Amino acid sequence: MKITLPKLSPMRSPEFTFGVATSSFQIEGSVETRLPCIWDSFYQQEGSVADNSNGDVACDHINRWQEDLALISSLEVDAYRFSISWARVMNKDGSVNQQGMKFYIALLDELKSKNIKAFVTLYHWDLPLHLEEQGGWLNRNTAYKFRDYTQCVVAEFGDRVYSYATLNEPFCSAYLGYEIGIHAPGIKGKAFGKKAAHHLLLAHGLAMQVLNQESPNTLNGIVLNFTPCYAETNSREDISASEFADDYFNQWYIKPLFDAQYPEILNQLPTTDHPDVVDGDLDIISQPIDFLGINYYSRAIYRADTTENFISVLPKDVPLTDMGWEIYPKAFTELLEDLNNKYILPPIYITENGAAMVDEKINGQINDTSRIEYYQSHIAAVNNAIAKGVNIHGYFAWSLMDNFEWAEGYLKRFGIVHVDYETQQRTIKASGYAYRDLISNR
Ligand code: IFM
Repeated sequence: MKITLPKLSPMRSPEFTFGVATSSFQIEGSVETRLPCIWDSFYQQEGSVADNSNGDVACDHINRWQEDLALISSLEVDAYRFSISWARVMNKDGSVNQQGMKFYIALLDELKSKNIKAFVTLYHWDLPLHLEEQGGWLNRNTAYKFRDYTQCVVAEFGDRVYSYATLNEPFCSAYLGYEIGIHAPGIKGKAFGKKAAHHLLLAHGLAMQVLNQESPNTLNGIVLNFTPCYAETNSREDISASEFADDYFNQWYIKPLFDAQYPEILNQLPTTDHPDVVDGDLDIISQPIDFLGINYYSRAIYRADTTENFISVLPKDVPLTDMGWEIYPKAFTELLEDLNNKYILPPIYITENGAAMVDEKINGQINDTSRIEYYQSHIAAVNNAIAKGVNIHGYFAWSLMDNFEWAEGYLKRFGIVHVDYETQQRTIKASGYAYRDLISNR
């Protein structure tokens, strides 16, 4: 089974970047060689991680990185997106952990020697625990600590990097981590989500100032996730409920970047839930960026409600991934067009897209046709958006390999490469071969 592109697709151009993505906590393991981060303690909270697992070993990438880079190279991708563990490269006193930096520098050098572009994400949810103990993203000072960390990374990495993203999916850090508490650090309270979000966005803006000044030759930006919001019916009430949800979950993170303001619904939220905005913050947050990373997996459907601003409705009889997420590629094209109409955007990279599916290993092979179908339909959706005028420069499959899927532990597999967690053996799935062939047959 193949993944194909239309004959004249711009995605066939050698200028279009195809890559694979991972993140530090999800693959690295070797926790004893770095400072603890919020995910190291989160799993100890009763019921927080579905299989009670942790990131102590994960994919043992710290010890197997050369094998993993060979694997990436065998997939013939143009780029590898990965994140830096803040807790691995910085000491508590703000000095650099040379051992940790060395690890990433060796990895970057090896990528360069293999002619694979390095897309570095500076923060993918693994805040050093000692910073959480000082209030984490609820403490404005964390944003300044992030700026300092960025400065150190940029100074150490020199010209080895192709692209820096400040944050991965600040929505998840803020909403899942500080509002509904299903991700680390597990804090719950409506009053906290938007406050944490503001400090994350401030951290992004401060880091962008560093990147634009100290690393002007890299492609610098941020990665946002979007779950497009649809109304259950055409009623005015359901439509406004879905618009409210869209502002709350999606536009909240992009509008400050491009319009230097939060969505209007801010005025409908109780003042106790407002972010603590200091004069000048929105100017910092809306620094120019070279690219916008967009992560898409699924859509959501909303209904009006008499007590809440919206309630989410689970669609019936629709195809789902193993995460229970609806497979709905049309929303991907619509999202890209909609953002393109709403904002003046820099070049877009699809920095994550993919699916957790139930994989079966039969005679040593994983014939994951449902994942190939997912990729086929979503890559076609990207192609359609480009045809409609959206300026998209790249696409990254999430994920290179099965890994620690946060609150789901190791139960959900997103990889195009299978990982046997007992032996750490990697096996390229049929989707991995199909992705490789798509790239090499451009
Ligand atoms: O695994 C995550 C990733 O860390 C961030 N984006 C969504 C993926 C799938 O849930």
